[in-house]
Amino acid sequence: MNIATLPVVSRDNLRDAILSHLAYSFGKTPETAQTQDWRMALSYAVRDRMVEAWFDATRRTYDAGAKRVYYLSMEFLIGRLLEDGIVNLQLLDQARGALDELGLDFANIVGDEPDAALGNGGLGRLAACFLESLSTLGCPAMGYGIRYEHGLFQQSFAEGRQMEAPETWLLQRHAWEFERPESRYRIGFGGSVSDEAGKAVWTPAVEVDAEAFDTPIAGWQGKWVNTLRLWSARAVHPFDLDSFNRGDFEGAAQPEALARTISRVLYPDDTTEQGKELRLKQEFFFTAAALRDILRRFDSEYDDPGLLPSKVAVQLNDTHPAIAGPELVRLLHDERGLPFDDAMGIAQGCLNYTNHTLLPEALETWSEGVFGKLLPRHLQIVDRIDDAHAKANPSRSLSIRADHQVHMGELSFIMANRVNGVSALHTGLMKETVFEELHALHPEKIVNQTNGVTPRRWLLSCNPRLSSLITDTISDGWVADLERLQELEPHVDDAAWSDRYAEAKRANKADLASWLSDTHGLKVDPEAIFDIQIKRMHEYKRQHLNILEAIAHWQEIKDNPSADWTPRVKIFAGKAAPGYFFAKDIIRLINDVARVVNADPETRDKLEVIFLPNYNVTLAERLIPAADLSEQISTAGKEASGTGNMKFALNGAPTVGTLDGANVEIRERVGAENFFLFGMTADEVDARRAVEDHARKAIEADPRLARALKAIGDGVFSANEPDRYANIVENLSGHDYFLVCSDFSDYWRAQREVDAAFADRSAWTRMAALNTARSGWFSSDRTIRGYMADIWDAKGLV
Ligand code: 26V
Repeated sequence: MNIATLPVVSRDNLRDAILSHLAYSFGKTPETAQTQDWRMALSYAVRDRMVEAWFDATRRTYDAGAKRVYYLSMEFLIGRLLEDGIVNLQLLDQARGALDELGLDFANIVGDEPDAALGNGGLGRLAACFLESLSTLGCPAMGYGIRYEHGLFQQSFAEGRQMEAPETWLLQRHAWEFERPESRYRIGFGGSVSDEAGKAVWTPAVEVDAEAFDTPIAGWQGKWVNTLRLWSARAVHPFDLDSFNRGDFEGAAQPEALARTISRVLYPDDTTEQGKELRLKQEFFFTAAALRDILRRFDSEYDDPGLLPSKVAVQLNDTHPAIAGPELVRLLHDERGLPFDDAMGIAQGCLNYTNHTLLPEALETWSEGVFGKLLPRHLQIVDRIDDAHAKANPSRSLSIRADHQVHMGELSFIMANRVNGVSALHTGLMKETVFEELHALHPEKIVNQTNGVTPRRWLLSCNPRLSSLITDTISDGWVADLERLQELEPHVDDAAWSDRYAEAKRANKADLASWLSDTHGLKVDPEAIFDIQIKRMHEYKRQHLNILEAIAHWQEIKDNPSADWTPRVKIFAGKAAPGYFFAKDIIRLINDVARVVNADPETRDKLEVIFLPNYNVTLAERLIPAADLSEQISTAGKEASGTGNMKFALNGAPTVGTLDGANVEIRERVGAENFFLFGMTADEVDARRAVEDHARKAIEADPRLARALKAIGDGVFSANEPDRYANIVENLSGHDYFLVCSDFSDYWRAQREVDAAFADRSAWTRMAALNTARSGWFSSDRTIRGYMADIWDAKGLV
């Protein structure tokens, strides 16, 4: 069947499909079905509607002999898929109608789906947005990653402290995946390398199988469907019969347990968890399986490996799959007998690398001991790559292998055809800092691709009220062409239209307020400014700057309770890596401040502080449409791009922020007058660090800051343990590497400008609407078009 001939799905079709799956896929009657059964039945009914277009996409790619794009990523933070699938297939009315008829509540059914948290934060969510945009643009593509049994840990609070529990999304059957037992590759680790007649032969000590699980990813209107292929580790021999026969039942199950460890759990630290052997195993495991799969597909169509660069583009999402360089060279040279230089040239023609951070502690390195033990042949190949590169570039002073470490950034750069940063500022800093030498040698290699977000999930689906207003105003072309939001601009001065815009935001805030009340017992005033900071907890993201300002604000309100304060609700959410104690202290401090401030009858109706537990994609979808103010307050030069900042702007929440990452480009587009800028620039940050005693000087110059810090130090928020936050106070008044104190005064000023601006509600609404109208450029469709044109040389087929 051709997609053009696919029958339109009516509410009745969908209802029948749900009932049929309920009976024949899950063995339940409507009387015995639980919410989960209904949710699975609906998911299967929706998934069925993707399959034809999925087959069709594969067929058309083969027929066109098209170049394929492979996105290799340790993380895909996909969240829930059911509502997204329904929205993209334009089945929302039918699904609501069918469930209604069956006596079921749509929100309840889609809300039953576990949030697949197969990523830590920005990098993983970007990969998920990219998959959706690749499908929307009809680009033949596949995502490769790991099918973690346990995604990012679940967070709760005990007396304000972060507690971690394992995440268990796979305890239930995953509705969207197809197991592919026939797609299995054997992956080796360790062992030795021998020389057989001048040929290197690697004999691994341990082997596991990588088994594929495929999830279809439908683009907008379901015209094209790509695949997310996640690898699960299995034992080569699942059961040791000899042990069993000896009566050693535990030993008999050992091989399976050991192999499975590799895909068991996502590493929860996105900066410092370095040098862990299991992580290197995970990296090689999924990268090697992906490359074997890519070559198998290539071999089925072509027999000249020289054609690889014109038929295959591989994108390395950060350095985590960097072993793809040496592994592809190994496959071509050792296993297929191509001369080394040819193999290296072909690999360099296929591979590209995206850098997502300049934080030194997050740049991956492996000790040559660990690396050589696990991947002895790859270490030799790394050295040959290093030598070949040094020979071709005699002025090179650094190397991939230095200080007994393998530097994965250097390796990725050298093995890549193109290297990209994720915002204009970040790309510039890459050239000036970590890749200065390599950039001078290869000045054409580094390109910028500013991040984006998919408008289907981050506007159409999560914010139906604003979406309807937009569609009523400019019709629905914006969904696939987000820059058309510009057409809203003539309406922002129309009073009736702007009332509708304000009403959508007000209703979203009221929804959030009732959810906060129902699920957390929190009462918030929907008239207050909803000021939101949601992201991973990191010192450079400066949640502590935000809470310091909240403390100073609280103190100032108490000084003068009858003044005309603009009521504010400050909402935080975010997880700290389990071993990142400073970040955990910041969480606890925010929770302690919330407890004290929210209990103060004098300030209660003017300031409230909330830290919501277990931040994930689903919570972001709930919070962002209800936000008035977006907090993007990192130390300039540290946030590579940010993508939450784009989601807030798009949903009509102006930013209070620094000139960091994509904030710079957001401000350029929405207009300086619609953005609350504060703080030092990246250059000023460097200069300020050189000032002796910069923190102490900043504290002496700002009595508000001094008083807020003193309150923390005096135990105002931890009466039973006054020195609980001594470490934070000491850090801020001493070293203060992230310059919280030096940026405080200007942040305070910007926040008071926010208060004044919010008090003029029609002017505020205009500012919010202009943020929406001018954020269309931040669609991940635009980003992916950039990768297709500048990096992959790939074409869309729809
Ligand atoms: C690094 C490491 C180091 C070793 C242990 C595990 C691990 C896991 C992840 C990472 C990379 C984190 C980098 C990251 O998420 N960067 C974010 O990427 C976003 C998408 O480009 C960007 O918007 C954020 O600014 C950037 O912080």
